[in-house]
This record gives sequence, C-alpha cells and structure tokens, in this order.
Amino acid sequence: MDYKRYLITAALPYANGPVHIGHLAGCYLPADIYARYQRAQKRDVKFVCGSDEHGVPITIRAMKEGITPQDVVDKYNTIIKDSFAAMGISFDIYSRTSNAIHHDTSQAFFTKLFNDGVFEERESEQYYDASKDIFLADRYILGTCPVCGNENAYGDQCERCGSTLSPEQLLNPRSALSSAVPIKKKTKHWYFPLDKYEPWLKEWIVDGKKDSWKPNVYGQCKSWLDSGLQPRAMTRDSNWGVPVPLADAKGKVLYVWFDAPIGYISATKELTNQWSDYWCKEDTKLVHFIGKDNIVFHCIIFPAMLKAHGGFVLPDNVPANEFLNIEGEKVSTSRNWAVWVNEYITDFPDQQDTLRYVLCSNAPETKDNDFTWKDFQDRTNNELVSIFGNFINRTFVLMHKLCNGKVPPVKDELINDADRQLAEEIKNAKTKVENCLENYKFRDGLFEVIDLARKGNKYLQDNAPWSLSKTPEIQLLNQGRIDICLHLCLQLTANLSILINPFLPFTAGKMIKMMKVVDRILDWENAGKINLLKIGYSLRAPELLFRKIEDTEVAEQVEKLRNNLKQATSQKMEQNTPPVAAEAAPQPKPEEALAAPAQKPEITIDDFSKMDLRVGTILKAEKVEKADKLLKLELDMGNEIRTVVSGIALHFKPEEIIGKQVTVVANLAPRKMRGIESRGMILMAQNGDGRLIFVSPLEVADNGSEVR
Ligand code: B3M
Ligand code: ZN
Repeated sequence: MDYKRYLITAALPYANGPVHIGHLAGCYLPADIYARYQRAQKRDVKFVCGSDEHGVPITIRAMKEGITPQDVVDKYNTIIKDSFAAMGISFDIYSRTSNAIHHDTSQAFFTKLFNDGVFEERESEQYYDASKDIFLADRYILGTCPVCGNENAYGDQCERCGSTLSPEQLLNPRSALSSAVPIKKKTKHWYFPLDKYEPWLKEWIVDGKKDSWKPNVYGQCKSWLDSGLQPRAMTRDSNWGVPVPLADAKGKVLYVWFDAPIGYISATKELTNQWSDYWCKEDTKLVHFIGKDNIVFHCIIFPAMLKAHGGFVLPDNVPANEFLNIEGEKVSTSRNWAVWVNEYITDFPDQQDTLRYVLCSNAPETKDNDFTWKDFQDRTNNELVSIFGNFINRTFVLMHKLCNGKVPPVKDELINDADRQLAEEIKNAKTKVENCLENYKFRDGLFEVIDLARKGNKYLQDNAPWSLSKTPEIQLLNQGRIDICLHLCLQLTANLSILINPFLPFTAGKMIKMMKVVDRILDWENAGKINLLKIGYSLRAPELLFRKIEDTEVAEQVEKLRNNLKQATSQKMEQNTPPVAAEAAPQPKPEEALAAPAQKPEITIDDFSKMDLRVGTILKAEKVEKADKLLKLELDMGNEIRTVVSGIALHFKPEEIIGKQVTVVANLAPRKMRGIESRGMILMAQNGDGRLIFVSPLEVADNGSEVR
C-alpha cells in the first residue's frame, strides 16, 4: 500500500509519576526516531501523545500523597511533558485525557457502541465500602494472602510472594480506604463482547500480521487468541474518570482502557481539523508505539473497539518493546529503583543525545535489556566520543589546518579506489539505515550510522593527511591528495548529520551549524550524495559534540540509586498503612539484598599471598548425576587440565559456560564430591538478587596466569 499519511502514537503515560528511562527506551524514543525519520522523508506525519489521567493508578497515587486526583494529574502532567520536551521527543501534540474534547470523544464512542447494541449488560456482586459509600477496585482491597500469609496483600496481587490474586481469594478482606470490612453489593456494568470478535481478530492478526509484526508482539497476541477471549467490562464504579453517558449510570465511569486509546483520536482532533483524514482514510499508516505490558490493549481490545464502531483505520503495526532493567534489576517505582528522566536532565544538562544514544543502542527490542551506568559510560566514551565525535572533530581540525577552513577541491585524476569505495559506503549507508528504520530496527539503524563513522576514521587513518604535510614543501607536493581526502571526509560528515538526525537531533543541529548549512540539508533524499557541501565554502570551527563520562559520575549515579532504594524502603517500613504501589507488577524484593555485605576480619598481605589464584578456561561442563546443584568442569590451566566440581548448576546450563575464562583458587586442598575429586574452586560474585556472575579477566589472559 502506498501510504499518504503517517499517524504515529506513543502510549499515553499515566500522570501518576514522572517518566523513567525505561519508558523512554521502550516507547517514546523509538516513536520519536520513527517520526523524525518519516518527517525527513517529507511524509505527512502526525505524532500524538498525552497524559492518561484516569483510572486506579491516579487515585492510588492521590491517596498515597494525600492530595486530590486532580492535583496528581496536574502535577505529573507538567513534569512528564517537560521531560519529553527536554529529551527532544517531538510530539506534534501532547494532550491530556482530562480535556473536554476527550471526554466528548470517548463518550460519543461509547454511545455509538451502546446504540448499536454492541454491549452486554451484566450484574455482578462486588466489594463495597459502606462507610465510604464506594465500590472498591481490586487494588483498594487488602487482606491476607492465601499463598504466603502476607497480611497486606492487595485484591489483585500479593507483593510479597508475587501471586496474582482476585479479591475473593483474600482472607479477612478489608477496605484500604477505611479498614472497614467490605460487603458484597450488586452492580451493573457494560461488557464488550470480545469473544464475538475472536474470529475476525484471528484472521486479522494470525493470518494477516504474522510477517509484519514483531515476534514478541505477534506471539503474545496469538497466545491470547488461542486461550479464548471473554467479554470485558468497559465501565467501572468510581468517581474519577469519564462519566458513563447513560441515564442509569450514576457513579460509573468508562474503564480507563476504554477511554485511554480513544485519547489518540481526541489528541488528533485537538491538533488538526483534518483529524478524520488521519483516522478514517485507508491510506493512513497507523503505528502504535508501546511497551510490552500494553500489547493486548492495543492489538486486541482497541482494534476490536474500532472495528465495532466502524469507519476507523486499524493499526498497521504495533512495534512494542520489552522492558529495560536497571543495574540488573527490574524497575520498581515503589522501591524507587529507576532512573528518572527529569533527574537525568538536571544531573546531565545538555547531554540528552548521550542518553538517547545509549538507550537506542541498548534498546530492549527483542528481549528485556539491562541499563547500567558503567555501560552508559562505556558506550558514550568508546562509541559516541571515540568514533563519531572523533571523526568529525578530526575532519574539521584538519580541514582548518590543511585546507584554509574551506571545502577543498577534487582533482578527478587523483581519485583512487579507496576514495571510490568510501563514496560507495556512503551511498549504501542510506539504504541500510532506511531499511532498518522502516522495519522498526532502531538499534541496527543506529549501528549502521556509527559503522559509517568508523569507516570514515579508518579512511582518515589510512590516508593520514597529517603525514602528507610534515613540512610546507611536502604538503605542497601532496595537496591534491590531502584535498580529496578532506573533501570526502566533509561530505561524509554532511551525510552523518542526515543519518544521525532522527536518533540524535541535538547533535545534527550542532553539525549543521558547524557546516554553516540550512536545516534542509537534513532531508532524507540528500543522504547518499557526495556533493552536499560546495567546493570553496568556508566552514566554522569544530564544536565539541560529546563529552566523556567520568568515573566519578558513574559512581555518583549508582550511589544515588542505592540511596533512593534505602530511603524508599525505610519510608515503607515507617508507614502504618501498607505500601501502596502504583506500578502494575512490582517485584517483591528484600531490602537487605543491596546492603553492603558484612565484612570479614582484616588480613595481611601474607595471608592473601597464601592463595594461588590462576586463570583457567572451561573446556567441558556436565551435570553431576543425582546432584542438582553440581557441575563437573574441566579447566585448561595452561600446563594441565583440571577437574573442578562447582555448585553452580542451578544458575548456568553446562553448554552456556564452555569457553569462559574464570579465576580458580588453584591450591585449595582437593575434595571428593559425589565420588569426583575436585581440585580447586572457581570464584563467583553474587548479586543482590542472588544471581551468580563469573569473576573473569576483562581481556583474554593466558591460561594458568597468576592473579595477584
Ligand atoms: N497509561 C499504561 C501505561 O502507562 C497506559 C497506557 C495507555 S495508552 C492508550 O503503561
Ligand atoms: Zn503472598
């Protein structure tokens, strides 16, 4: 299909807290890269988002902070909006679901379905707090977990043991609002018959999207569809939300997952009078960027709603990402284990592109990934600064030194194969990056851009214009080659600015300033050309594009994370009321896990030197029969092969550790385990979460080399 319009949406964040870098990596950054790229292609793009201001997450936050839900959404809407703006997320509109236009739009949507007889009306019994005159959402019911005995489990989940619960399963249920014992009361709701849409959904997704949707998205949809769909209530008993537009629905609001996706439509309406072109014309490409916890709502429920309503386009793609963990652990807002975007911006002013780079190059596109501050430093210093920044800086410095600060001329007869090859690489890079971006492979796309800069560095190194200009006489002889080399490097710089622009827009902005060219150069059609900068045109002095991240900054950020965690957990313990967490699936985790381990008594260097620590490589690994914790390892110790029995079988599969270099306590007295003589012990670090990590040399060392 030849699309005329691109309607790009990014999940509406709940306005119940600031956004963290996991949100950026999962959804907003890829959406922004995609939108910027499509705009550079001169396509008609609308990129919409806004705050999701309804639902239980908001009211829970209000309860926790002791303010009204309205105060909560006002506060966080501003913080979130500012964070996105600071990070260069280029929404065409950032709206709010509390706006009147959204209330009208979502009510009209509901009314249309109601009038068409789509909904099923059902009565059910639900927990009710008579003292507060209110029905209780699952999260507002507390009680004893039937699995682990935790007295403060929620109606939908126990935070201690992680069990998913329903309010009926709780022992001794009580209301979180008043501690009163809730009673059961009849209530009526309107259900959307998802089951009736199952055949259509199967055809649309299972048959139609198999090749175009990401495997993680397609797989989740398929397993939902395979297990059979049930009618789902689209209304709730609450006083916070969009009121149900029916006469007999006092005290009822639209289910937040009914109104929130309609927020995309309302935001488009708010943005442009032509909104229906984007939502109703078949040649619109609708793409929803979301995190993996939102897949079912965007791929199954919302499309079924749109289908039932009629007249709307359906999403062409839903490129959901997985989660980004922090320093090896799941993000938890209640434990304050997160890197908050607003705090990053304060701690690293003017380093937005650095974060964009790290988050994109490490994006959880196919599986959960881990963000660590050390990796942030490594990627910044070793890739962004050393490869990309360095190439551009060297090019500009040399051009000023050897070519009078002007784009040098090219003598055709002096062009050689290496020049032609680089020109070819520049052309190819455009196609490569384009293919990646069209197919939502943002990491790969960014890699291609950096790879092109790497090729530029190599070309510069091979030509070494500095060695062609050691004296004025030598330079005079070689000026022709020097000119060609720097001419090409400058054209490559111009190309890099175009290719990097969707990913790192602040950097592209600095680059066009240095090249003294107008924004239009960044149009995608210019990529691949090697005549972007005119011969004889004088350019500005180089500006530093990136700076290195210091060890102290890494240490400070890690320290900050740990302090946040300590504070959050001690606050929790002070509260009489149980902690009220806002995230969907918090990971229970003992607070001690990250505390510094107890120290052993002091030793002298002589004590230490009694140990013979050596590097070895695992050649073979196999399970020890009838011992589920033990692996039998054969280690290459340089001058011998040793057998070591190690208690790591619950942590590693034998095949995944073959070839690893490890540190061995080589003079430990031999010991028989399950009839096998073990000669030595391998060293492991244990993480706060209990994970084991090999203590290995960072570079390959000779087997048998001593560790001191
Ligand atoms: N607010 C859930 C979330 O923030 C929800 C997304 C709505 S998108 C229509 O993860
Ligand atoms: Zn439990």
